[in-house]
Amino acid sequence: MSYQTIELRKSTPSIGAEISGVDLSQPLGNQQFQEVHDALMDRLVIFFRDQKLSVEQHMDFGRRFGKLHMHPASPDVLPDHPEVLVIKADDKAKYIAGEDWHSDVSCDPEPPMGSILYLTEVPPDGGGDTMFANMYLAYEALSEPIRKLLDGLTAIHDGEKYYRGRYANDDRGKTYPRAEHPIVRTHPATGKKCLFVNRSFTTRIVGLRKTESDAILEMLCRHVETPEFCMRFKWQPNSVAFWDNRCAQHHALWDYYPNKRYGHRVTICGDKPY
Ligand SMILES: O=C(O)CCC(=O)C(=O)O
Repeated sequence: MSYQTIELRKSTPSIGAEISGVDLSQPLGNQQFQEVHDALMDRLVIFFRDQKLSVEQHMDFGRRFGKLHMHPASPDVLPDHPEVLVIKADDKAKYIAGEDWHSDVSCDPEPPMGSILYLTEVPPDGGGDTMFANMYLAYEALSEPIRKLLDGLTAIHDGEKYYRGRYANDDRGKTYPRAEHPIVRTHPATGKKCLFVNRSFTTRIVGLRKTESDAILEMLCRHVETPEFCMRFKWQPNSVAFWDNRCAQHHALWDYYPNKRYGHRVTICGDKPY
C-alpha cells in the first residue's frame, strides 16, 4: 500500500505500524483520513507518537471513524465525558483495564469497531507495554479440519465473566451484556475471515457439550497468543494506539506496580458480527 500524506513504518511483519506526519489534534483532511483508515485496515493497530490532545480533540478524532461507544460497566470515565474511559494504575490500583487477551466489550451485541488509547503518563522504569495479536493470521494458521468445524459455530460472550465484582462499586443487581457471535467473523471492511473468541469474555461454544466447548476454547485462546501473531508496543508519554477490535486482540501488561500509568480511551461503535 502506498501513502501520500502519512509515513508508515511496520512494527512487525504480522501486525502494527507507527504512523508519522499526522497531527491528531487537527481535523484530518479527506485524503489523510482515508490513508489513516487504510493503514488501520492493513496493519490492525496503528501508533502515533508525540501527540498533544485535549479531551475534545481526542473525541473528535474518534468521531471521524464513527459514533462513540459508552462502556457498559466501567466506572472509570471522565465526569463530564462518559464516552472517555480513564485508563490508570498507581500504587492504590486493585486492577487495570485489559489484563488478559481480549477484544473490547465483545459481550456487546454490536461490539466496538475500534479503540483509541492516548497515554500521557507512562511508568518511569519501563513496563506497561500493550500486546496486540492478529486474528486473521490466527484463523489462517488453523488446520483446514478445524477451520471447517469452526466456520459454522457461534459462541457466547458474557460480560458477567469479566465485569462481575471487578470494580470497586457494589454491582449487586447490575446486569452485564451477553451476546452470541460467530466464532469466525468476516471483517466488514476487508471481507477477510478472522477468529473472534477471547479469554476475557467468551464462555461457551453453542451446541457443544461443556467439556468439548471448554477444550476447544482453551485451544483457541492459546493459539491466539502464538508469538508470531503478536507484537508488543512500548509506550512513551503522548503516544496514541488505535486498534481494530474486529480483527485484533490486545493484552495490557501490569509489570510496573507501584508506578503510575495514565491515559484516556475513546471507543468507536461497531456493528453486529457476521
Ligand atoms: O492500557 C492498555 O494498554 C490497554 C488497556 C485495555 O486493554 C483497553 O483499553 O481495552
